[in-house]
Amino acid sequence: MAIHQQQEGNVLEVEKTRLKPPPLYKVILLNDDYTPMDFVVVVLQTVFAMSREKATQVMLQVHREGMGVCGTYTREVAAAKVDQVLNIARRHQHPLQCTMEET
Ligand code: TYC
Repeated sequence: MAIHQQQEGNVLEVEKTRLKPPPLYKVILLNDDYTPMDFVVVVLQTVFAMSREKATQVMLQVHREGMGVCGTYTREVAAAKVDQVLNIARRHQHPLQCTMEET
């Protein structure tokens, strides 16, 4: 490849990186009638690094409104957090559901 073509390609790559931030995803927790409140609070503290107070607020919001946002992350981080929540819930045989949605 000619040097000027390669430089042109590099410039385009750099511009792409600089101009386009990655899409962000909200991680959304869903309410159900069975998962214990205390369990949800511990999950929020563990997976989303929330204080006990913040985790309690978010849990109650989900309990009352049906769903709530746990945080906003790049796609891979959001997907990893959804996986962690679903795996912990499954290990404890709770039906807790979690999903992600582009902002
Ligand atoms: N609704 C559940 C209960 O009454 C508590 C709960 C809160 C479950 C949030 C899931 O994402 C959830 N035990």
